[in-house]
Amino acid sequence: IEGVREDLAERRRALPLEKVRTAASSAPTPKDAFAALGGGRGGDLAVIAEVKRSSPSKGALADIADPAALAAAYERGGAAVISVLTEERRFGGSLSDLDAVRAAVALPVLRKDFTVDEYQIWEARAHGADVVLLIVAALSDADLTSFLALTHELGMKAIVETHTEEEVRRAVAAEASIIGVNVRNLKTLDIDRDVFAGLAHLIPAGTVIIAESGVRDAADVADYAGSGAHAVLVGEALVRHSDPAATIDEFRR
Ligand code: IGP
Repeated sequence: IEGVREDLAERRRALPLEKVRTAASSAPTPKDAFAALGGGRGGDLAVIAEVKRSSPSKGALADIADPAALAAAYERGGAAVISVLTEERRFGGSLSDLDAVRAAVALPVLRKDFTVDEYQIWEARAHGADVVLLIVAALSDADLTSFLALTHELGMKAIVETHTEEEVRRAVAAEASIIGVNVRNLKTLDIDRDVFAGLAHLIPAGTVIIAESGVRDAADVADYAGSGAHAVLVGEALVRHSDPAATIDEFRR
């Protein structure tokens, strides 16, 4: 993943791991995103609402002048978790977006980035994140297992993201408690919503199952829910909408 390690090395030079650890130890206690997403028991569909400025596939999505206000609207609309993209090169995000959102909402907050090093997990915690994203395709089995262990040691949860049957099997073998199926093809960046139903049934009971990407409207949400999603992760459709709170409310009906 181009640039991720370089950007990380730069942040590490500015703030060495021991300093980040110290900051992490004085961060507020993590909130339980597994419980917030229904604990793997199903029930009401949960919405993970994303603060997303731009994407590699579509370029600029929305001019988000005030990420805290957007996140507050998400919370008002009934979101279960707020996702904040902190990746800068492709998504225009930052850790200051995460800070602003953390300060504005009481909900669990996901630090959404390409996690390739334990430093980023400490960093997420230091900035008050409650959940991190672990993308199976970007990690060895050994890293996936040790990153999950560190995440849990720090009191956080991980959304383990998958795209294929092989990746779902690896996520399950690593005992992920929250598994996301991202229907965006990593290579072509195309959306194929049918991928979700093809993989969700491979995920064991008791796991929180998330459908990621491609939600346009309430009908898409209902389709994902009908195929076993406990939660949907929505970015573009919310940041583009003039009334994100009402849109979330509509998705949850
Ligand atoms: C949101 P959408 O189609 O609603 O904007 O998608 C989310 O799934 C997407 O932003 C995402 C993502 C990622 C971004 C899923 N996995 C990994 C960056 C990195």
